[in-house]
Order: sequence, then structure tokens, then C-alpha cells
Amino acid sequence: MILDFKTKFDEYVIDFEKHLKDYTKPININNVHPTLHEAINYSLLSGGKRIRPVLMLAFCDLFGGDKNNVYPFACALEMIHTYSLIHDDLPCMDNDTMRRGEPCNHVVFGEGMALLAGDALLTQAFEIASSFEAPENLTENQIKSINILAKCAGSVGMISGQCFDLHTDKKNFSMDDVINIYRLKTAKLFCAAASIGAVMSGADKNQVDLVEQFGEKLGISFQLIDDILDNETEFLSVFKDETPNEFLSKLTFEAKEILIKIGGNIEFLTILTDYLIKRTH
Ligand code: GRG
Repeated sequence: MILDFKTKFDEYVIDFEKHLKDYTKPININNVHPTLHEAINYSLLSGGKRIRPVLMLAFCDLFGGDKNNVYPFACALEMIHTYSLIHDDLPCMDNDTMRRGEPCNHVVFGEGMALLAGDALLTQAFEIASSFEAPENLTENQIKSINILAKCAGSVGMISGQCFDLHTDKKNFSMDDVINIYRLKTAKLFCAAASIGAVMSGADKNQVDLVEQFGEKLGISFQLIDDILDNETEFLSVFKDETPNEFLSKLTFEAKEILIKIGGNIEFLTILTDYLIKRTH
């Protein structure tokens, strides 16, 4: 039977969002500032595509894991992603006013509150990742996954990607510089999604290495499409020997080759790879 990709994708999103909503209800309302709570939920529950959680859950399924062990990490990763968008839109960064067709967090709640909402999301991500009750034999994988989350989001991951993006002279940069920015700024969270799904489902080191390589290629492709859709000429002009679209086709072919090496029921992930490349927004 041909997989109904969209139905499966939506099922992952619905299940994920049920778990996410549980984490957005404050346990002790007296301890949470009401505007902070509102600002967090404004961005966390405002129509993100949920690609990273879907990727994580799909790798969990590929390796036959229990999704209940993965939901806390999927929520944690989406919180980190959301914080990065809130901070990225701030006047001191990209200085944007609209996100997902709505005013940015800082436009609605003010710069200070947006900064704090981002800080709170980053912190809560690690609270969730470290506090769920895994069976004893899963504890080691849980710790490995927390470590992956921290590395991919931090100064050897997404944050350095943002720094290279801010501080590279875009008039004189090379294709390697651009790929490095994509690899750190965007692909690191894709790597985290894919690898945590695999690690939490008991994949071995060789399998996790392949999953990481897949996450990197998918994440770089994802950022490249973003730049193609936004016509980011500064970034796109570095592609000299091949067009950005040719490079994209090569990269996604390689990503799918890695899926074949990983093996198992890779149908959903293969279609997901094509779906992300063909997206129009
Ligand atoms: C710490 C002050 C401070 C800032 C951090 C780390 C950072 C700023 C920004 C991260 C860089 C960033 C925003 C990269 C863009 C990645 C990207 C393509 C985001 C859009 O992802 P989608 O399309 O978003 O999955 P949705 O809206 O669907 O959730």
C-alpha cells in the first residue's frame, strides 16, 4: 500500500501537539508571570510546521522505539526552535516585525518580554528533557540525548551559526562559508531531531552516525530552499559551478542514499525529504 504521507505527517503533529500543550499549562500559576506565560504560548502555539518533532518521531518509529520516551525531547526541541525564532526576530538581530503572518513576539509583548520568553523556553526545554521518568535502562540514552540537545543548540551548534551569519563579510564569502552557516545555524537542530529519535529508540553508534549525516544534509537543504524562496541573493550568489537548485538536488539525493544505508521502513522519511525540498513556503 502506498503510504498516505500527509495523513501520517498530520498524525505525528496532532500527537506531538497534545504533549506540547501539557507542558504549556503552568503547574503552579502563582509562580509564572502571566504575561510571560502569554508571550511563550503566543510563539509556541502559533502555527509552526513542527518539522523537527515529526523528524524525531519518524526516526523513533524507524528504529522501533516507544514514542512516549521521545515526546519530551520533541517538545524540548520545538521550544528551543521557538526561542531561536523569537530572538532572531529581535531588533538587535534580524529586526523583523512579522513571523508566520502575525506580528513578532517583541512587537506584541515588547523587546524585554520577548527576550525573556526566549530565555524561558530554552531553560524549560532542559527541564523537560531531564525530568521525565524513563525506565532505568533508558537513562543512559536520555542523558546522551540531553547532551545532543545542548551541543546542537549551543556554541558548537546553532548559536555559532548565528554568529557566523552576523559576522561574516557577505561581500567576500565563499560557498564553504555559506554551507558552514547553514550547517550550524539550521542543520544542527535537524541533526538533533533525527539523532535523538534514533538514540532514544536504541539505535547503535553506527546507525546514529548515519542518522546524523542524514540530518545534516536535510537541514542544509532546508535552509537552502528557505533562501531560494526568499531570494537571498547574497547567499545564493556564491553558487558558481552549479546553480543552487542543482546543489539542492545533489544534496537531497545524498540524503536519501543515507536513508537506504540505514535501512528498514524508510518510506515516510524518503517522502518527507522530497516534501521539504518541494515546499513553497
Ligand atoms: C541568543 C540573542 C540570541 C539569538 C539567537 C540562534 C538564533 C538567535 C537564531 C537561530 C537561527 C535561525 C532562526 C535560523 C533559521 C532556521 C529556519 C529556517 C527557521 C524556520 O524554520 P521552520 O520553517 O519554522 O521550521 P516554523 O515557522 O515552521 O516553525
